[in-house]
Amino acid sequence: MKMLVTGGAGFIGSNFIRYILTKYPSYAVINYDKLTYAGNLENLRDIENHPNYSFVKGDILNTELLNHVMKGVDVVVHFAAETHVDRSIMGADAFVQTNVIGTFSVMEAARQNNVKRFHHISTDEVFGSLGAEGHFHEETPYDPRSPYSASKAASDHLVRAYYHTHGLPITISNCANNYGPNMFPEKLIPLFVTNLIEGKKVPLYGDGLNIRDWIHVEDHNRAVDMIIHAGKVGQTYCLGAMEEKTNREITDLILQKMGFGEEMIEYVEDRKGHDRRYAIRPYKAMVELGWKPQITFDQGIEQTINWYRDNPEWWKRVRSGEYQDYYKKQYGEKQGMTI
Ligand code: NAD
Ligand code: TDX
Repeated sequence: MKMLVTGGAGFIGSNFIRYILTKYPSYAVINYDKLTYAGNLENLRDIENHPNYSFVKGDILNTELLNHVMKGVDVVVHFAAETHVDRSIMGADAFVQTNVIGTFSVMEAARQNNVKRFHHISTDEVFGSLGAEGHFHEETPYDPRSPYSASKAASDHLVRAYYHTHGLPITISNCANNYGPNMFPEKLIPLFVTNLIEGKKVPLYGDGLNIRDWIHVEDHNRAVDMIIHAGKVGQTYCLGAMEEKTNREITDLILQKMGFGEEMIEYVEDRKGHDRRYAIRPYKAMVELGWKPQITFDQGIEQTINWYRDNPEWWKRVRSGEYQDYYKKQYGEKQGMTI
């Protein structure tokens, strides 16, 4: 099996590649990544010498390179994206380019090279914002509300259109908020944990009562593995661990586990258009694939806090952009470098 993973140097993609090569050491895995601020080969240092792993530095907008790399590939798992909602509010350009046009470009290459499966990684944010009641599921109508979620929704529609129009053998997963090791310290959990390690306050948006549904990255990746191997072509699977929490609850838990009090909370101006509540019911994946989340939020957050405590050099370097300078010096701006 030859697998092409786009965005494999990011948070979820790097954890996915490690998971796949551990479980299926005979699979050939190509990591195709542009190495934006969020992409980091340091995330895969422990497996970079694996005989079946290779890395190609490339933009998913580079159709020529993509077509070349796609030769003989059986399965594409498409993680590459711009992913931070706050950045999409500051400027949506890269989100439209990478998430919409980039997805189109990866799918075209997949179609031209007759891949056997194109799995598209998406988010529950495409469904919009819930009130106090209700849940997202596979039949929920799309209602994206941030530039990020709109770009992901657009890409989902394109992927489905390629299935209906061209018969591209696609699957899609719409997953809840992930957390775990190697998450860029701009998102809620790693930002708050690293701030506290440095003795800084944590910026809670608005009233702190917005709700997210949290899943450990390993549970997400186990589900993706099951979808690739046993999911039905043309289908969408909603994924989540049914761990709804207000941001204030998360903050209190982190503060308590790290030995701080609520004086470390700084309420700040709310995010523009801040979605109030996400909650997902992953029953289809549970019934059809026999998947179920295995890591409780309490276990997962403890492991995640410990990981950031044990790896300060990682998040300090990532945050400072030091890796970017390192890879630029090593590879220049050239694409197509393989290591
Ligand atoms: P991330 O920001 O940590 O990593 C994104 C990766 O994509 C980086 O390695 C980056 O270098 C790469 N990339 C970006 N633009 C590229 C381009 N033009 N060409 C090639 N590579 C490019 O993201 P993540 O949190 O790991 O998210 C991965 C996927 O999962 C995304 O599609 C995201 O929408 C989806 N998702 C994320 C979450 C979450 O909570 N983080 C939840 C549900 C779905
Ligand atoms: O400093 C902060 N303070 C704060 O209160 C940050 C960064 C966030 N928040 C709030 C906003 C959200 O209600 O915490 C919640 C989580 O925020 P993020 O970590 O930025 O995640 P979210 O906006 O929910 O989006 C994430 O989950 C779905 C990922 O970034 C997306 O890529 C994914 O698709």
